[in-house]
Amino acid sequence: MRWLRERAQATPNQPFLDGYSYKTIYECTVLQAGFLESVVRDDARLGLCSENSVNMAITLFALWSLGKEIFLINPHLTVAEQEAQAQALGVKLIFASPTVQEKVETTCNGRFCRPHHSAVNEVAWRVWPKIPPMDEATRTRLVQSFEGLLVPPLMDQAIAAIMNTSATTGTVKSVPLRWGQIEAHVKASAKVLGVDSTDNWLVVLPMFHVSGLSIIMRTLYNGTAATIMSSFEEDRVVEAITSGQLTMVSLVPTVLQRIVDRITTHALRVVLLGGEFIPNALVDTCLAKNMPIFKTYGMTETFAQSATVNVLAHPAKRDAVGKPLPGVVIEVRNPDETGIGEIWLQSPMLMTGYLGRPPIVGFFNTDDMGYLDAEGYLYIVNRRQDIIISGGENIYPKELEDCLYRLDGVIECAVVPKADDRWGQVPILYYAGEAPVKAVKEHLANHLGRYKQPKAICRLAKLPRNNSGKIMRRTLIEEAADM
Ligand code: S0N
Ligand code: MG
Ligand code: MG
Repeated sequence: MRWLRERAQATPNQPFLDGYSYKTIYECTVLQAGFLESVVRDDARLGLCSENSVNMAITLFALWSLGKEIFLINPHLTVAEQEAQAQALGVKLIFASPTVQEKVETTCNGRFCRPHHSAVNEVAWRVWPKIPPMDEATRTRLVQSFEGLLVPPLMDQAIAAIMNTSATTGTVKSVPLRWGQIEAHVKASAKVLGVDSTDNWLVVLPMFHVSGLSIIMRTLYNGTAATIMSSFEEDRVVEAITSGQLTMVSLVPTVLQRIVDRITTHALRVVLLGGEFIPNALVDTCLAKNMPIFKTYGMTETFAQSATVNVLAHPAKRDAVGKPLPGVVIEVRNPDETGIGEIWLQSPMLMTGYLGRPPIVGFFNTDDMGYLDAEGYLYIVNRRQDIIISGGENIYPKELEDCLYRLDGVIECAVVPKADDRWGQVPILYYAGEAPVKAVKEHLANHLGRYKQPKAICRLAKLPRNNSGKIMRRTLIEEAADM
């Protein structure tokens, strides 16, 4: 963690995470690396599964200091999903927060007793070490002795983190996030959002997503402060914003919608808003309160933000999703007569390709459709129909359908989106077959994380099909809309 060491030397007393100084976070990182070194020596790649916390950041920094690639695991998935994904990536050991440990143990008793590197090809779980209280002299001595364990600076092409997204085919795709990409991102982001020495950025979006992790990396690079929250609790977020302690927040529209009416005063200079469709009504409400909305378009594949627009400063561009960040090139390919086409993207922040799949040569197809205006602002139209974005989380109908086809008594099924006031969109399931709704519900709950569960399940005699035998999703979408 070269950046962290440099910051700890240059501005040791400057607050970094939750008021802890750069020096303190650096020392805790070195101590954690020292405690972990013998445990992880043989692993090139490890898992980390946690709700947001300072300790999660310290453990991540520590594992990076030891030169490891970290697979960041969504704690809201089922243990079976988590272990399957870890195994597919060759991860043999997952570090968990105490909260995750408790959850894993209640659903799968005994998980935390498995020896690391057991003969059986199973994933082992461990709670990360707790740094014991110690006096100043002991701490200094330990930090000095452990510093020797840290590996030299990581190369641009080395993988820092791995995040999974699903393919529309329902299979998991793994995005490697490399150091060169991250560095390119934090530099470009700082140019667009600016840096103020008093910045304090709220990290309430998950650090297992780029939306949250990118804040930690930008903050570290800028040498500024961040406030970490483990979950989205409306009262706490409102209090942190209205008390004036935060200058920057990253939010998805779903959560901003829940609190916007309660924002009376604020000291925000940036509200970075993205991750799902952004309703104009929400933007207008925020602008009326003088909230500096920066709409952003980004994805895991590009380590967050690729295009951004400050709507308060450029109200005429309210409908755009943003202007490409420095270094980002966006092309609209195969446009129709109105100029709308496929959005392809190239940038130093772009991944080199999904793990185990062909590398990206030149441009990457985002699968979104849209156009660029004369000033280079990007507009998205016709969002992809094959994913459902619920509260900023992607849900892939194909994944639910594949899971359900493994249940006896299900002949055919389709999962379609329905607009929802709370989540933006939610999945609705239609199926035909003898399986009772209760069994379908239980089957899905046993295999897939809670946020992916259909908000309604409808059993039909048969699903509507067109002349060529394809399930007519449009018809089901319309039916779901009328529900
Ligand atoms: C919305 C969040 C905060 C969850 O809300 P909440 O109310 O706290 O839920 P829980 O208390 O955890 O659970 C209550 C019940 O609700 C279910 N549930 C939870 N989440 C969802 C969901 N998303 N959809 C549907 N149901 C959900 C739970 O299962 C539970 O149910 P029961 O009671 O049955 O158990 C949370 O979902 C959240 O944090 N969402 C945001 C995730 C996110 O960050 N997405 C963005 C990902 N995209 C990117 O990273 C790229 C874009 C990007 O980088 C970016 C995005 C935004 C801003 C900036 C950027 C940037 O470019 O920097
Ligand atoms: Mg909650
Ligand atoms: Mg995602």
